[in-house]
Formats: sequence, structure tokens, C-alpha cells
Amino acid sequence: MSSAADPRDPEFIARSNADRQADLTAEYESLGRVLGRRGVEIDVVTNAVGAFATAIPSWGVGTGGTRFARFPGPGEPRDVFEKLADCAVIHALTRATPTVSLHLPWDYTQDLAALRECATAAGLGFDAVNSNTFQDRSGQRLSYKYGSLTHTDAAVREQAVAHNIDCIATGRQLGSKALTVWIGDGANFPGQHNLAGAFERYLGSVAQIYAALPPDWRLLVEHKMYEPAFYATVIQDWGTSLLAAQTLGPQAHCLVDLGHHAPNVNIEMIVARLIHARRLGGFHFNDSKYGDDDLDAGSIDPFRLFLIFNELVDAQARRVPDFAPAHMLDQSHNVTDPIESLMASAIELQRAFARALLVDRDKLAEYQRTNDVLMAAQTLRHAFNTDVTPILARARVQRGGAIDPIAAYRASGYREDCARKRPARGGSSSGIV
Ligand code: LRH
Ligand code: MN
Repeated sequence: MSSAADPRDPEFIARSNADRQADLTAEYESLGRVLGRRGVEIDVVTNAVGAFATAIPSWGVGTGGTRFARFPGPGEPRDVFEKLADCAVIHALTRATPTVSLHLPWDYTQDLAALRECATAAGLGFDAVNSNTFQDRSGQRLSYKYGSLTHTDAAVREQAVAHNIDCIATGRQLGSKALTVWIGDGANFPGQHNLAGAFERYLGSVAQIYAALPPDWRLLVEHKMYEPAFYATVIQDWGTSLLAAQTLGPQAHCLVDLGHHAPNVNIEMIVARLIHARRLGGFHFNDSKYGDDDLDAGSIDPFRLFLIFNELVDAQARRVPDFAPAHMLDQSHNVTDPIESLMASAIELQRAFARALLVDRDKLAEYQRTNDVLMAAQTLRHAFNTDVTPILARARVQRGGAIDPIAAYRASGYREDCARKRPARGGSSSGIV
């Protein structure tokens, strides 16, 4: 490192915390008194929040784009190893993101052993791997223009199945335990597809991928309402995803990407239903106002995020068996520093979780039983309106993180140093990677 400090260096982090520690202690003790009067032991919440982990999307540390343009930022990671280095900075400062979710072939590398070593050295592991049959890559024999796992040509389906099985093989070498399958397959016009036939072909293809799963793996089915298909998407909604998971078998679960629903859809209700069906496999957290905007989690509608975590904490409280949804971010950063956005987003997930832990569930159940509607709603609001910032900061410090990760990151000069070391790859393109 030249003039910059290494934001992963525990001493650098301790220095950046030094003049913030006293204020944090005061704020934490004052919140502790407030929660104490509610019968809540603040340290219990802090420990639970500290243990809450989210996976970073490898494709999120580069600058995202839209179909109109992508404006590369300074010091972009150029390969999976540089992506891991950036993920290590996020985890060092937040202590909330110990795993990375890879996307193949975007993160393809010949030397998987070196990749695993690099991750281990950075204190990182690998969450679900993501397959990609929504793009053609150079040298690919058959195109996915008209679909992949649901293509009418069996040879194209076989090619897509083989790619997914390769992803499982790669993930096994890296220690992943899940494969996320999102396909853009669908139709742009009525009549283009036989809607039943497309789904049948999907089930036939994914059953072959399912059969290749190691016994301790999960297959995560990710639904999406539209884009790139604009009339009918084969795996369009949670109902179709659940149907597929239940048809495939017990290792198949449903992944909920928050941006994959029509505006105003009650996503916390979908979460409650998938929990009931014992098929909630995980999340791609982000936020959106209109479509699949992939904005920072909690940046548009933090109350909706809180309501989703309220369902997760309720399920934990009800001791739902085998309840272990995977928490992952899936965002596209077009106008912010991806490292800053991912740190802020991981913290917003912890904030939603902490608030949900503050819900007085006995009181809520009583108000629900007696149909005291106002007080039931107020009970949730009371938890949501609690400023849990000191809990989030204390949870970070307890694990060697920064009280103010963004300030520490900026003070480190990491991005400027990357800009010096990682020459820009010229020109603006379009598309997310
Ligand atoms: C599709 C999606 C999917 C990923 C991709 C990067 O919109 O959410 O999870 O494969 O984004
Ligand atoms: Mn997603």
C-alpha cells in the first residue's frame, strides 16, 4: 500500500474507532436503559445482531449499469481475486459479510485452489454459486436467445443443464453449499410460448441439475416477474417457484429477490407462505421503487424490509424446523462506490433484524387475539421507531469492526489506491457487468 492505509488492518480500524468510542459507550448505555424499561436485555440483541451474516454478491463490487450505459468507477476490480480483496474490506469494517456469492462464468478462474486460499486468507467463505444461462459467451456452441433450461431445442437445454452441473462442481471445490438458478427464459408476445410446455421443459431440465446435487446442498429457485422477457417469464412468481421446488424434492427451496415483484406486492406475506411450506431458501436483498432496480437494501422502503425480518424473527420464535434461509445481497451500484453501498446495505439488514428482535411478541399476540388493531400496529411501529444504531456499532466493535465503516473506508484511501493500481479498462458499455 502506498500512502493509503489498509482498511483491513486491525490497528487501522482501532485507530479509526479511538475518538468515537466514548460517544458509542454513552449512546449504548442510554439505549440499554430504554430497552431495559421494556424488559429487553440490550446485550442479548447485540450478540444476535453480531451473529447475523450476509453474503456479498461478487458482481456487486464492480460498477453496475443499465441497458443504457455503465459508467465504470475508479479502481474497478478486474478479476475474482480483486473482487475478493474488496469483499475483504467490506467484511473487515462491518464484520457482517463473511461470505461471497460467486457468479459463473463471470468469476471463472482456472486455479480454484488459489481462489479458496485467497478467500480463507481474507477470512471469507463462499455462499451459493449462481449459474448464468441468460447470456451467450464467446465460443458457446448454442445460443440462449430463445431460452436455456426451457428452450424448445433439447440440445440447448442439455448445454444449460451441463453448465449448472459445472457450477455445482466448482462450488464444491470452494466450499459452497447451494446453487442459485435464475433464468431469464420467457416470451415477449402472447403465442410465442406454450406456457404449460415451457414449464414442463423447465422441470425436466432442473430435475437433472437437482439429481447432481450433493446430499448437503440446496438448489435455490429464483423467481422474477419480468425482464428480460416482457410478456411471460417461465419462473414468474413465488407460486411457480414453490410448485417447482415441491416437484423437485426436499433440497429445492425458493429464493426471494426483493426486486422481482410488481410494485406494492406484499413480499412479507410471500415470505410467510414460503416459511409455512418449509421452502424459504433465502433472499437477494436490495430495494426498488418501480422494477428490478437493484438499489441499496433499505434505501427506499426500510419499513418493508423490517416487516420481512419481522416474519423471519417470528418463525425463529415459533421454532420452525430446518429454518435457515440464506441472506445475500444482490445489488447494482451505478452512481455510488460499490464498497460503500454494500457496507451500508449489510448494516441496513442488521438494522431491520435488530428492530424485529425488539418487537414485543407476547403483547403483539395478545393484541392480535383480542383484535386490538391499533395497538397491534403500534407494537410493530414501536420497535421500528427505535434507533438501534448503537447496537449495530457495538456489534461491529465487539468483532473487530469499525464504529463508522464509511468514514474509516474513506480515511483509508483504499479506493484511490485501487485507482492507481487497477488501470481503467476504458469506455462506457452497457449491461450490469
Ligand atoms: C436477476 C438477478 C439474478 C442474478 C442477476 C445478477 O435479475 O437478480 O439473481 O443472477 O440478477
Ligand atoms: Mn437476484
